[in-house]
Amino acid sequence: MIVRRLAEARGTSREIVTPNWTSHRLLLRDDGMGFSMHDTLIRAGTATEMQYLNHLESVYCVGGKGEIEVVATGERIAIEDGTLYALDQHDEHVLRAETDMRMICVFNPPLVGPEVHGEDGAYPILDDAKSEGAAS
Ligand code: 9YT
Repeated sequence: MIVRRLAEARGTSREIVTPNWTSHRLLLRDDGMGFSMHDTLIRAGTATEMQYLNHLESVYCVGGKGEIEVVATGERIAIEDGTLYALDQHDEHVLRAETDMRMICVFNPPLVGPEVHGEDGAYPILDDAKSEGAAS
């Protein structure tokens, strides 16, 4: 059994900090679960454009308020504590945080560790040789 605690991830390589969000990567590919799982803080007032071309992501909001805009349709969906969304179509989207939002994020295939969004809004598929230096 694997046991992880958020406090133990802080300040380590499992903590990825960007201007819009901080992601604590509690489970990663090397853990062998077939998915990665993150505890992610989205900062209040930010808007983040994303499209996970190489991954499926599901996100469960456990704190805060915001909205997700589906780029293809213009639909805007309110996100609050208790809302889950699953990007089953690799949906291009914009996530806007009205307050700080705490999100539990699951990725398939699992992230390796250091991934951040490329210019296309996606995370790269990292192989072992590249896992030291992700796109920025
Ligand atoms: C909700 C979302 O996609 N935020 C960006 C960060 C990402 N989920 C991560 O790597 O934890």
